[in-house]
Amino acid sequence: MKTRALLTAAVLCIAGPAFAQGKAPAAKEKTAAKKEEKAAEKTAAAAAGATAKAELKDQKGQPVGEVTLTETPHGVLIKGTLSNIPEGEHAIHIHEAGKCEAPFQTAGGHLNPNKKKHGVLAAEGKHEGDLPNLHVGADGKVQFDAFAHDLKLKDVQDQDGAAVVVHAGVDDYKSDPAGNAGDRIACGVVQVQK
Ligand SMILES: [Cu+2]
Ligand SMILES: [Zn+2]
Repeated sequence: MKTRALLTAAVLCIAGPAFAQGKAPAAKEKTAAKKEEKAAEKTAAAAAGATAKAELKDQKGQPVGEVTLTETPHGVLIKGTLSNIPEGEHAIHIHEAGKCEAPFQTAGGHLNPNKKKHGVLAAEGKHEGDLPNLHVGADGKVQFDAFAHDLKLKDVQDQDGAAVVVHAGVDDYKSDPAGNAGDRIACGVVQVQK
């Protein structure tokens, strides 16, 4: 009996402080995690509210569809619905100037705030405005989602704006400065949504 009582006391002595030590930091961590969660929610909410839109037109001024840009915590989500585009594979990028005068050289080069080289296959790439190629069917229509990692809408909304440009050819994802994608067949100035 005596031994058991002693043993119990010893266990309590050892376990007691361990419990106390273990509990306090855990509670603190919980509070900190909750605070972080709240801050992240706030940032995400602010970011999620930011959207921009580009209405694209071809070189004759005919509308060919719409592209929306939505800020996320990791970059910009780009969704598009286009029509009257020639069947086949086409490069699409965000260009550095919000000016679409046919043949759309006015849109400048690719949006590249961090002074990288062109293309996801380039070691020194990629431009923030580089996007995956579009695959257009025989009906001339394409609906797509793309993601511009690390792009911020504030880079799109700089002084001279930005434009979404579709090319006649395919982006090879490596030729600097523009992926060897050929003529610019459609262009839309990115407009901030309020
Ligand atoms: Cu382009
Ligand atoms: Zn590029």
